[in-house]
Amino acid sequence: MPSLDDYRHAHPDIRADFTIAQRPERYTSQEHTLWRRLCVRMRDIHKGRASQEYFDGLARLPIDETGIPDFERLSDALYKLTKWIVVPVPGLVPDDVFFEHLANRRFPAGYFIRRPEQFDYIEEPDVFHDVYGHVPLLAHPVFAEYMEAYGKGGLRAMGFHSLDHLARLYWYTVEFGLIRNDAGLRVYGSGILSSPAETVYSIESSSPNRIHFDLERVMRTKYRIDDFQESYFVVDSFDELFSATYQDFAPLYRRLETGATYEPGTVLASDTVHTQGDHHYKAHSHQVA
Ligand code: HBI
Ligand code: FE
Repeated sequence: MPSLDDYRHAHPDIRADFTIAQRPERYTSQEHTLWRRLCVRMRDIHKGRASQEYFDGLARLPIDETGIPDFERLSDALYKLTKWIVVPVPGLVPDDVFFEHLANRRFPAGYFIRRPEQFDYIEEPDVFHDVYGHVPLLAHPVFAEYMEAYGKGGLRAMGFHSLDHLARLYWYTVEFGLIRNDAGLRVYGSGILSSPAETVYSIESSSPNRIHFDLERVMRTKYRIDDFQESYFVVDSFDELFSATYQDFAPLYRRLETGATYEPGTVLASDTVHTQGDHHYKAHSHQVA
């Protein structure tokens, strides 16, 4: 995790909370064009795959193909909806700094955009992933609550040395979550939404497991950072996600100190597995453990 000093040479004006000035006038026309190309490509791929909650947020915010958004203007619009703002950061920030921002309804977003040769994939969170992928959901009142609770939970988890478990929750919901409602199976996870290939794969491929969300199950499941996910966890609504997680995690963290840790591709007899093409559940019978 980078320190303030690591960022200081490139960003002498970096503040103690790791925010910087966005200075949107400095984006080049090539950078705005790259943003536009990314948006145009995702717009078509998101049709029928991204969740309605995501589309609703996108429609209500100044995030569009005209270019990289000005965070102040974006924050004004978002604040009116859910009292969140977007603050520019130079890249990954330390966990405690990240949690402190979320707990106070500030979303730290990378201000920079990927290089053209990183069009399909970039490891660090850039402005396209953070703003096009994450910010629309912050316009949803329940998801907005969830993110604030996650920030507060993160600060607490650090005291319990349970960050790995909490990070799995973030990974399998905020970054790679699926939601299933009347329209069918849809994506809400920003890691998927900012990846054209994984957007298609997560909804259409017969390869990954799609397991109904269960908090302890998720916290026991490792994840892959170098490839598409082998398992996705599905909620029926953000209300379900919020009510399943809005609790004191201390007893859960104690339980997690012992017992199984699952590999990313594991399916358990106790899992509720979502099958493709219909809205029904099917209980898988093969136990892998
Ligand atoms: N910093 N800018 C940024 N974006 C993230 O998503 C992020 C971070 N720092 C820490 C972090 N994520 C995760 O390690 C925590 O959610 C666990
Ligand atoms: Fe992200």
